[in-house]
This record gives sequence, C-alpha cells and structure tokens, in this order.
Amino acid sequence: MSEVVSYNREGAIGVITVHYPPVNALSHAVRAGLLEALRQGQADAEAKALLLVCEGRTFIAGADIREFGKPMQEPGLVEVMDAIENSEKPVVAAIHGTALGGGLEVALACHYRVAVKSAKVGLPEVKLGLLPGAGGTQRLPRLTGARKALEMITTGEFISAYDAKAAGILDEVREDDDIGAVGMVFAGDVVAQGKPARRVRDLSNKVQADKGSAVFEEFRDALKKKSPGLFAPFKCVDAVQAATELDFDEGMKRERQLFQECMESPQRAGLIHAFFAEREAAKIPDLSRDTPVRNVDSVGIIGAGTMGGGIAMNFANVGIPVFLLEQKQDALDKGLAVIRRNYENSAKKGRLTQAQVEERMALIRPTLSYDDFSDVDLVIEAVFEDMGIKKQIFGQLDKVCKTGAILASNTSTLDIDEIAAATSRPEDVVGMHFFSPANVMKLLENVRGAKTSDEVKATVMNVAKRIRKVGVMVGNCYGFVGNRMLHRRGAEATALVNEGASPQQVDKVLTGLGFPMGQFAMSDLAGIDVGYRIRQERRKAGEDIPPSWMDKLAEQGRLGQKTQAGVYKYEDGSRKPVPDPEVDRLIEEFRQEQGIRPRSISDDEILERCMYVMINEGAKILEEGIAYRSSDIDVVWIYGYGFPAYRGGPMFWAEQVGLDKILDAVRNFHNTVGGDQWRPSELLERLVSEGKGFSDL
Ligand code: T1G
Repeated sequence: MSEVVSYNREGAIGVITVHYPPVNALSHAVRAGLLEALRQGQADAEAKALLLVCEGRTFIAGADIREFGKPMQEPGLVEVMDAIENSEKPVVAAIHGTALGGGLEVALACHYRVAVKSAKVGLPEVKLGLLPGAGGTQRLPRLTGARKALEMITTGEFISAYDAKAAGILDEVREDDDIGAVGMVFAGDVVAQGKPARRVRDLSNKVQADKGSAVFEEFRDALKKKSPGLFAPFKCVDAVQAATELDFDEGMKRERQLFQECMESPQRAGLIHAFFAEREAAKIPDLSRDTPVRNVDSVGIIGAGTMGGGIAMNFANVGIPVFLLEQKQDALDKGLAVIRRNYENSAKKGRLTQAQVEERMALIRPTLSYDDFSDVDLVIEAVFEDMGIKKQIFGQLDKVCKTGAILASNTSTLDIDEIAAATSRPEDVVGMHFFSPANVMKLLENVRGAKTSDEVKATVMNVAKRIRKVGVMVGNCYGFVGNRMLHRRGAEATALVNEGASPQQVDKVLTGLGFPMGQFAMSDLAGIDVGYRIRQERRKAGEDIPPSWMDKLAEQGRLGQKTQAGVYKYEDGSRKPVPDPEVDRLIEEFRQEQGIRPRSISDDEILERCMYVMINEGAKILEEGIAYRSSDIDVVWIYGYGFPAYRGGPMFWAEQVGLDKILDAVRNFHNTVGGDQWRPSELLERLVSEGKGFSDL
C-alpha cells in the first residue's frame, strides 16, 4: 500500500483516501497509489461502492506542477481517470477545500460528486498557460453545456459548491462540514438505491445540442479583445468545441494534441515560473517561519490623497478599521468622497452591495488629530515625497503611538533608514510601498530598514496576505526594486526621444512586448510633475541629471492626464493618449537647443535599450542583496507594473533572450551611450562567464 493513498472498507463502502500535503497534488506517487487502491476496491467483494476522499486542507488541487517540464512517469493522469470511470462499482468523489484542475477532472471521472458547502471547484489550467489535459474539456461540457464549460475553462475562475451544483457538476452539497461523513452518507445512499456507475463520458445530450453553436466564435471574439497575446485560452475553446463535434475518444485525442501544444508554448513556462515566484516571494530567508506576528486590528493612515485613500480601502475591504488623517477638513472630505466614489462604482458593476459600501465606509474614520493614533497597531504614512515632511511626521508618531505600533512609510523612493532615524524606535519602522491605484494593484513592496526587526518584517508580510496583496520584501535603496529599474527605463526612453525616436514609437515597442502601457502613457497617468520633482530634488542634491524635454513639459504645465495634456493630449473626459504635434515641436526645439541631430532609431534598439538597462539594473539589485531572488524581481514587475506574466517577468524573460546576448549589448551601449546605467553588472558578467543564469543563484 502506498503511503500517500490508502484503501480500507467501512461496511459496504471501499474508502480510498489521499494523503499528500500540502494540497494532495496528483504526483506520480498519488497516481500510482490511486490505481492500486482502485484495484483493491474492485477485488474487494464486500465493497459495493467506492468513496474517494482526501485528508488535509483540500481535495486534490491539481496535477503536481512541480513535475511539469520533466518526463511524465507512468501511470499518467488519463490512465487513472479511465480506471476510475471504467470501475464496475460506482465511485463517489467527496469534495472539500478546492477541487482544481486535475483534481476536478478526477472528480468528473467519478460517477457521483458530493461536496461540503464551503468547497470550491475550478479548472485554472489556463492561468498556467495550459488547458485541462485529463478529460476536463470533454467531460465538463457533458455536464454543464458548452457555454458554462467555456466560461470556467477560459477564465480558470473557481466557483462555489452551490454554483457547481446548479451547473450540474455536483450531485449534492451538504451543510455538514465533515467531508468523511458527508461522503459516507452519500455513498451509502448510492448502494441502498442501487445506483449504477453513471459515466460522464456517456452523457451526450448537452454536447450534441451544442454542436455548431455560435458560442465558440463568440468566445474567440471576446478573447481577441481581452487577451490577444495569450495562446492557451484559444486552445481551450478548440478543445471544448471538439467535445461537441467528436465522440468521446476522438475528443480525448484532440484534447491531448491541444494540451501538448500548450505545454510546449513559452507562455506555459512563463506562467508557471510566475506561479511559483509569487509563492517563493512570501518566504523571507533568515526569517524563521515561526517568527511571531503582531496583531494588526486597527490602522492609522496619514494622507487622504490618491495613495492614502486607496491604501485605506485595502484595509476596509477586509474589515480592518482605519483612521484616515489629514491636516485640513476639506482635504479629508475630498479624500473620503473619492473613496466613496470608488466603492459606488464597484457597486454599480455589481461587485459590491450598497450595504457593503456603507459597511466599508463606516470602517474608515476621518480625523484631524494624531491623538486618534494613540492605540493603532500600524500607521502608514502616505504624504508628499519630501523627506523633511516625513521626518517631522515620524517624529510626531514616535510621541503619539503606543509601544509596539509599526510605523510604515509608503514612500516610493526615499531612504527608510533616514526616516527611521527620526524616531526612537527604528526597529518598528518599515517601508510599505503600494502601487497606484493602491486599491487595485496587487503588489506591495515591503522595504526592510537596517534596524527593522524580524517581527516587523514578518508582520508586514502577513499584512500583505491579509489585504490580498502580493508582498515582496526588498532592501532599502533609491527606488527599492521596481522604481529603481523603472527610472533606468524612463531615462533611456527619454534619451531615445532626444536622439530621434518619437514617444509613441517607444510606447508602441513596450506595449508590443506586452506591457499594458508604454513608458510615456504611464508618465501621463502618474503625472509628469512627479518625475520632474524627483529630478529637481536629485539635481538639488548635486546629482548630474541631464536636462530633458520632459522638464519642458512640466514647466509648460503639461502634467499629463490631470491637465488633459502631457506627452500626449487627451480629448475631453477621455483617457486615450493621442500624439500631439505641439509636443513634437517642443522635442524638436529641445534637440536644437542641445545641438542634437535626430536620427531614425529602430524598434530593436528601443527594445534593447529600454529592457536591457532594466535587466542590468536588476542584476545590480541582486548583487547588492536588495532583492533576495531574481524571481522576486519578476513578481515586482508582474504585479506592480503589469509585465506580462506569460513572459515570466523581466529576469525570466532575460534568460530566454540569453544573458550572454544581453551582456554583449550592455557592453556595447556602455561604449556608445555611456553612463553608469550601462556599466555592466559584475554579477551579470560572472554568470555569463560561468554559463549560468539568474535562476542558478
Ligand atoms: N502542484 C504542486 N504544488 C502546489 C500546487 C500544485 N498543483 N498547488 C499548490 N501547490 C503548493 C504551493 O506551491 C505551496 O507550496 C503550497 O502548495 C500551498 O499553496 C492535467 C495539467 C490550491 C488554491 O493550478 O491555486 O491540473 O510554498 O501557497 O494560497 O488538467 O495553491 O508551501 O512549498 O498557493 O492556500 C491545476 C494551483 C494544475 C492549482 C491553495 N491546479 N494552486 O492556495 O496555498 S495543472 C492549479 C492554487 C493541472 C490537469 C492540469 C493554490 C490553492 P509551498 P498556496 P493557498
């Protein structure tokens, strides 16, 4: 008997139990164990029905993703499914937790499915660049019809047990939370009522009714609009359509072909890298997993502007009360009005009920007085990027806040240690850098100061999880990880325009790689004055920041979307960037002033200079220990700036391009373009000389 799958009989029921933590993934051992247990169940004359149940937190959560890319060891998943489905004795799947991917497919190969009310089911393969490759695309539509199957398979979203019952996936949903008991009762009924081994593959009326349906083109058209760059979703549609056009066995062959195409796609490699990268980022080296985490049951936020308001919403969304502090009542009123408008918009889209809007608004308590912060567990400062103001605020917090309160700054570039030095408790000071819009973007860069304590690090990483953010712990330097690389890209993009490219040409190259927005459209969104102020601050501090045509935009009051003109112009009420001849003239004048003779610049040069300068900076960030792993940098860019997850993140993408090729280009640009940003990273040079990649670190 395998140690991960056991068989024993209880009365007339042969119980097959999977025990393979953490999520009962269908590893080779589990697949082999299931076959062995099924064999025992068939041979056990006293067993009139079989029950498949899992121990631990969840029913099978899918194929074992860690096995992908390695040779598949027999038995394969389809062999297991066939053995279940061809059992003479009825097999019942009892589902708790999340039956996902191959897990749901195992349940669909069973003859009956029962679940506890808290269970969820889904086929999330498409999020990994795949499609359900063990019969999901052929069996699901036989139960739900093509439309519901397409919805589930092309989005990968989980649905509740009740929705699954309504859709025909589950036979029963029980209030009782004891999955073992629920399964036994249901299996007992199957035996008592003499129910047959009802094979899903034999249910053909729904797929016959969907043959030739327009729903397939409808989904393809919608996908072309929503995710044109993706590969797998379109293959999902093909596979479900095959279920309506071919018999089951032919349909399975078609599913296998389409699955293989997805498996071989570079997008699968990128998406699976991103899946594990996100989970790795939650693990902080040299921080033991049992480091105590402080309670965070109330939060104080300073600043009710765009960032402060968005940050407040994150906490209210998960029921944590927030004091929102401003200096003046009208700023408070304005901030609360923006928050309310955001919630009302969600309610209009059906994402929130009006009651939930009021509930969340009630959790955000406006205040003009620091006294309200005397008992909060966490304070997040989200005011102007001005070190003087921040140090004054932290000095005030040091006086007002209770012992043990965590004092965090949402600063996007400034020195956490300098801020911490303004208090008597630097071990409680940390950076919590949210990304705009803070109530939408999933990334939270938690910035460790030199003196930040382990407890505080563990606590802010836990807070990230609680407020449904992807937390990445980063070191303290100018721009931390994301913005430090972004500023390099921005400077290079600006220089490329100085030299002859147009802003829209640069943006087009970046969106062509898969970024949701180009460099300059993003500057218009964030506000041209933001970058301008940072450059002015750095010039004041004596840094050699060359003059830029972007400065001229700011000096002429072209601040971006908020003034309906920046790098682009914006027609009334529209957020669509439109190239503006005014700006072309301004750039032309600037080139003349600077004595620059413009040249035509290829898209390749634009891509290499914008991306390789980021990779070189990423390698320096790794060298300096600012990021623990290259995959952390990938997570920052996927969740903070929308870098396409199907490319795995910039560092993963760089390895696909080839670090040797990139290093050659970096060396070339160091000679031709010059500047510290092109000084080759020593780590990059070492890895290339050793024939290694970032993932070997
Ligand atoms: N394989 C291997 N390990 C997995 C895994 C999987 N499928 N799912 C999770 N883990 C690990 C994860 O890396 C982490 O490990 C731990 O479990 C807890 O995960 C043929 C081909 C189930 C909703 O896509 O969505 O089936 O870091 O931190 O937040 O058609 O994990 O502790 O060492 O995410 O509570 C389809 C992916 C596979 C489900 C739980 N299935 N997993 O979330 O915990 S493809 C999926 C999840 C497939 C077939 C195809 C979530 C979760 P560690 P966690 P969680």
